[in-house]
Amino acid sequence: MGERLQGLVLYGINNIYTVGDRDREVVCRIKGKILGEEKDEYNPLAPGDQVLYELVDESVGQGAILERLPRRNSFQRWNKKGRRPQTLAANIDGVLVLTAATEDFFRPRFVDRGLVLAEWSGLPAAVVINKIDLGRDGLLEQRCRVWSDIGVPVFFVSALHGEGVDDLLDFVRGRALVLCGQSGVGKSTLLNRLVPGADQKTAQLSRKYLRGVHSTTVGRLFQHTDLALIDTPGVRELELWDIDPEGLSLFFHDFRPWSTHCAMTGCTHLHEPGCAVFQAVQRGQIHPDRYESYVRLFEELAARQVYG
Ligand SMILES: Nc1nc2c(ncn2[C@@H]2O[C@H](COP(=O)(O)OP(=O)(O)O)[C@@H](O)[C@H]2O)c(=O)[nH]1
Ligand SMILES: [Mg+2]
Ligand SMILES: [Zn+2]
Repeated sequence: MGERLQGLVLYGINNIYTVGDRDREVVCRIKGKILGEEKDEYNPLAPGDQVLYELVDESVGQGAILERLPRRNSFQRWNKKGRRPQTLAANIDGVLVLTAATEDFFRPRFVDRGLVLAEWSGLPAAVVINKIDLGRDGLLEQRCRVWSDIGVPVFFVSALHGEGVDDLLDFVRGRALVLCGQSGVGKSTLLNRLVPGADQKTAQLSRKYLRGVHSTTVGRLFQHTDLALIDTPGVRELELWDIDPEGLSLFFHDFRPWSTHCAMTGCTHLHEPGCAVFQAVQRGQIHPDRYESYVRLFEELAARQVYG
């Protein structure tokens, strides 16, 4: 039995985890059943987890994970295929939701989901709009204003050319954040900017589909002096679960000034008569696209309650 050491999970591939312990990286298997019991979770360990491990062969940097230490928090999405929650990151200070300014990449729906999921996890979030070197139009600015009006910081950057990156860096410093965005929006490019030495491969966009080539690589934690970023490649959607659809509107802070004035108590704002939220949408006081996000998420959560 070796000494019990503490380390930080950086990433895992096929149940082999790379654990950082100061400037050493140890490649570990999970020992015994200690973590295998949590069948209700898709993955027992995630980047950001603190673990106890022992060295098995120090000369080649091999070890065994003995225990996962209690989490301060976690950022989880529903893994559709696995039909279980999947932890994307553990012990973090917040969530960066990344999308791009160009029409073919701008995904307000993805961002809205990310914001709900972050708040539900008790984590603050910020939105990053990348590729502003390719142009930003009025509609984009309008949609982004919805987020800044409800107190979510919005950063406009060009990861490729560096514009706006310093402001974002000021925000990221001193924190551990998880970076979410669909493939092709520039996660790797941004990581390389924010974390010196991250040296992440950036994908060539498929010409045919104008999307990032989907890769199955795993989440990974990158550290540099006073910041840590957890990349989440291969996450196409941030699926919500375990949120009662009737309570969903509480996450839409822009609905709040109106939702208390609906005629019916427990109004879902979908089709009830005298719905003040719907009236505000019609008057242009709530952004119609935010309302669209709400309706879609509501229906998805309602369907999950029925079909599991
Ligand atoms: N014009 C422009 N292209 C960018 C920017 N950031 C990333 N890209 C390009 O978008 C493509 C996908 O970037 P990548 O970082 O691999 O995206 P990921 O799939 O989210 O990791 C690459 O060709 C990048 O060079 C940017 O700020 N401006
Ligand atoms: Mg990438
Ligand atoms: Zn209503």
